Amino acid sequence: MSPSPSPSAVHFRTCNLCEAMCGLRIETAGDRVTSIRGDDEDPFSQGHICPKAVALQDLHEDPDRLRHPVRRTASGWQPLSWKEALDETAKRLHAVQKQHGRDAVGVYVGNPTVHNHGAMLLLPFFMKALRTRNKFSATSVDQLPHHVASYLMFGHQLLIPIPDIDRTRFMLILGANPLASNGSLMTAPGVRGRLKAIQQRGGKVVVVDPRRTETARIADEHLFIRPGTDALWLFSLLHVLLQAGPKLGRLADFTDGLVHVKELARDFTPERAAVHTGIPADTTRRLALELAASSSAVCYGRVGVSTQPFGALCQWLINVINVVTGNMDREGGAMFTLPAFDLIKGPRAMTAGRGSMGRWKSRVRGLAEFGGELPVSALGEEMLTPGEGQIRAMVTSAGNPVVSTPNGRQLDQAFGSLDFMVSIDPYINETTRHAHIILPPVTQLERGHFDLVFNAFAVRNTVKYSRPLFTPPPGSLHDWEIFLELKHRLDTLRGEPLTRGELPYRALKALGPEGILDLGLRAGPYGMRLRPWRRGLSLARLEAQPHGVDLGPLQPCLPERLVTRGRRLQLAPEPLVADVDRLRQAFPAAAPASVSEDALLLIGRRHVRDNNSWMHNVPRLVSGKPRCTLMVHPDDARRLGLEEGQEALVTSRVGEVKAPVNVTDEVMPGVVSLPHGYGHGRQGIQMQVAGAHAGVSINDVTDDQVLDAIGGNAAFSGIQVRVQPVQSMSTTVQPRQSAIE
Ligand SMILES: Nc1nc2c(c(=O)[nH]1)N[C@H]1C(S)=C(S)[C@@H](COP(=O)(O)OP(=O)(O)OC[C@H]3O[C@@H](n4cnc5c(=O)[nH]c(N)nc54)[C@H](O)[C@@H]3O)O[C@H]1N2
Ligand SMILES: Nc1nc2c(c(=O)[nH]1)N[C@H]1C(S)=C(S)[C@@H](COP(=O)(O)OP(=O)(O)OC[C@H]3O[C@@H](n4cnc5c(=O)[nH]c(N)nc54)[C@H](O)[C@@H]3O)O[C@H]1N2
Ligand code: SF4
Ligand SMILES: [Mo]
Repeated sequence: MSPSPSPSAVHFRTCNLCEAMCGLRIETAGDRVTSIRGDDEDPFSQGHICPKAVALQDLHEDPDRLRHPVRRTASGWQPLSWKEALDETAKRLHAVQKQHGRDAVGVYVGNPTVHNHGAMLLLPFFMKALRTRNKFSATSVDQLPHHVASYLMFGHQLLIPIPDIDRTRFMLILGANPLASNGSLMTAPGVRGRLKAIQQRGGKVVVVDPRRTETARIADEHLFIRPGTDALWLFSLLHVLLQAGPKLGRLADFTDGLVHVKELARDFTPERAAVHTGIPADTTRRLALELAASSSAVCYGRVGVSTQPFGALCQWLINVINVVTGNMDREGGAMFTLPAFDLIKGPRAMTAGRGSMGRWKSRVRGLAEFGGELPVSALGEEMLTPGEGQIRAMVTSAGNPVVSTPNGRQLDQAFGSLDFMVSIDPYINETTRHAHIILPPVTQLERGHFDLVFNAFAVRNTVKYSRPLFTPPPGSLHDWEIFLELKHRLDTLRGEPLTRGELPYRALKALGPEGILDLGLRAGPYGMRLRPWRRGLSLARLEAQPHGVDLGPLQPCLPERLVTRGRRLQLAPEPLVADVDRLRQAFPAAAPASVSEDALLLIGRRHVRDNNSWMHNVPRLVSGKPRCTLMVHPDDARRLGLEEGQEALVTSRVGEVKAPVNVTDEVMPGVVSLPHGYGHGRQGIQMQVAGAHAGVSINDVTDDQVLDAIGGNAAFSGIQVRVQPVQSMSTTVQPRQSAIE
C-alpha cells in the first residue's frame, strides 16, 4: 500500500457498510488509519455513527483478507497473477458454455455490490457478456416484494415509497428493526433520534413484530403478530379504513382500482384476522382509526414482512394503506426520493430497467424471473439436477449464499459439485471456499464512494462523493475492473466484432465509474445540464464539498414521476389481485392456520454489531456474550424442558442446527428466533476470528421450497421447526410429553 499524500491527514467519507450513509471523519498517518469518528458537519448524519464504522479500518488491515488472486489446489490455496487468474477464469467459463450452452454458467451477486458504485455501474456489462438466464442475487432473499409492488403499482421497480420519518406524526412499523439494522429502504442515519422526534412532536410510533425488539421497546405501542400472517392483518386494517371512508385527496385524479380493492377487502374483517394473527380485533379497529385520524401517517414494512409467503401482498397492501389514508406522496407520509443520480429517469445507459415479470422460468421448478433474475431459492436444484441447461459453472460476486440463502447445506453440496467456480471476494468463507479461483478486489478505503442506490432511498434528498483514502497497491483491481476484464476476455474468446467487444471495453475502461458518475450527475435532476448556474452538480463540484450536499426534504412528485401507462397509479394490479385467493385459502375464515402439533415458528434477528455474514472476523464486533442464541419464550421452554444456556436442537424439513437457548419473553409464545449470518465452523474457511465465534447458520434450517408465489422471494419468517434439548435426544422423551399446559 502506498502512503496517502501527506503523512497525516483528515478525510471525510460516507460509511458504506449499511444503508444509513453515515458521514465519517477519518484520520490517517501515512498508510494507517488512526481514528474513525462521526462527521459532525455531514448535513445528513450530523455526526451519528454505529459501532461498525470503525471496522472499516479492521477490514482494511485484516490479515485474513486476500491481497492477490488464489487458486485451489490439492495442496491448498496457491497465489497466481491477475493475468493468469483472469485468463483462466474466462477460458473455463467460455469452455463450459461452449460445451453445455449459455445457461450452464450461473451467477450470484450479493449485497455489498449495492454499496459499491463501481461494481453497480459496470456489473450490467459483465452480466451481458455472461449471456446466461441463470442470474441470481440477494434481492430474492430481501427486498424483491418491494420491487414487485412498485413495478406493478408505479411502473418502475425502483420507484419505492420511503417513510417521511422526519415529518410524520404516526409511524406504523411492521417487520423492521431499525434500531438494530439502522434502517432499510429508509436511509436515515441516527434513526433512533428520528423516531424519538416523532414522539416529541406529539406523534406516535407503533411496532408490529413477533419479537419485542429494540425498536419495539422505544415505541408507544408494540403488538405481537404471529409470523407470516401480516398480509391478513394489513387487509383487515384496510377493511376498517375503507369502511371509515377512503380519502385519496390529490391522488384520486390518477388512481385506478379503488373499487376493486374495496371488493377484495370486504371479507377481511379484523375478527377474521384475529384468529390467525393473534392481534385482537378491537386493537386493529382502534389503530386503523388512529391512523386515519392522524394529520399525517405512514405505514412501513421491511425484511420481516418481505421474507414471508405473502411478502408481495404485504408490500402492496402497505402502499394501498398509505394511498387510501391520503398519505402517499404527501409530507409526513410515504414519499419518493429524488436523487442526484437518477436511476429511474434519464439517459438509458445510466438508468435501471423498469422491471419485468415471468419472461422466462427456472428449469427445474418453473419459477418465474423478475427483473431478469430467478429466485435464489432455485439455485441449489439448478446445479444439482442433471439435464440440459444444468448449471455447471458459477460466478459469485460479493455474496455468501451458503449462509445467506435458504437450505445452505444443499448449496454447499451443489457448489462442491461444479466443474468450475470463481468468486470475486476478499475472503475465503463458507461460499468462496468452493471456488477454483478467487479474485479479491481492493478494500473499501482504497476506492471512491458514491451511494448510487441509497441516495435514492433516503428520507432526505442528499448527495456526497468520497475520494479514496489510500492508493491501492500496484496491480490490484477494483470490482469494476475485474468485471470489465472478464467481459473483455469472454468477448474476445467468442470473437465478438470490434463494435461489441473491443470498442465498448476501451471506452468503459477510459471512462471508469467516476466518468459515468459525472455524466449521470450532470444529466440528473440537480445537474449542470439542467441547471447551468452555480448550483448545478458535476462530480468535480461534488468533490469540492467533502461533507456532502443537502438537497432538501422530499417533495411530492406524482403523477409526473409515475412510469405506468398514462401515468396512472395502479391500486389493484392483476397479479397481486389474483394472489389474494391464495391468502384466503391459507387463512380460512374460522380455523387457525395448519401448523403441525409441536411445531414452533422460527424467525430471524439482526444485531447492531453484525452485518449479514461477513463481518465476524473483526474482533471488536464479536467480543462480548455470544449472540448466536435461540430465543425461546418461557412457556415454550418449560414445555420443552429447555433451560437458559442449554443447547437445543432445532430441526426443520431441510436440516438441523444446535444453538444455546436464551429463555426470554421478548419473543411471543410459539416463536423462536435465531440471527442469520453465522455458521463459520465449516471446514476450509480461512477467517480465524469468525471461526472462533462460529455460531450456526439459520439457513441450514430455512427451506428452499417455502417462498412467495409472486416474485419468488424466500420466506424465512415463520419456518416450522421442532426444538428439543440436546441431551434428551438419545432418550425417548418427546417434546410434547413434557408439556404442562
Ligand atoms: N446491524 C446490522 N444492520 C444491518 C444488517 C445486518 O445484518 N446487521 N443488514 C442490512 C440489510 S442487508 C438489510 S436488508 C437491513 C434489514 O433491515 P430490517 O428490516 O430493519 O432488519 P431486521 O432487523 O431483520 O428486522 C426484521 C424484523 O422483522 C421481524 N419479523 C420476523 N418475522 C416477522 C413477521 O412474520 N411479521 C412481522 N411483522 N415481523 C417479523 C423480526 O423479528 C425483526 O425484528 O438491515 C441492514 N442493516
Ligand atoms: N434467514 C435469513 N437469511 C437472510 C436474511 C435474513 O434476514 N434471514 N437477510 C437476507 C438479506 S436482507 C441479505 S441482503 C442477504 C445477504 O446475502 P449475501 O450478500 O449473499 O451475503 P453477505 O453476508 O452480505 O456476504 C457478502 C460477501 O461479500 C464479500 N464482500 C464484502 N465487501 C465486498 C466488496 O467490496 N467486493 C466484493 N467483491 N466482495 C465483498 C464478503 O466477503 C462476503 O463474502 O442475506 C439474506 N439472508
Ligand atoms: S449505521 Fe451503518 S452507515 Fe452508519 S456507521 Fe453504522 S454501519 Fe456505517
Ligand atoms: Mo439485505
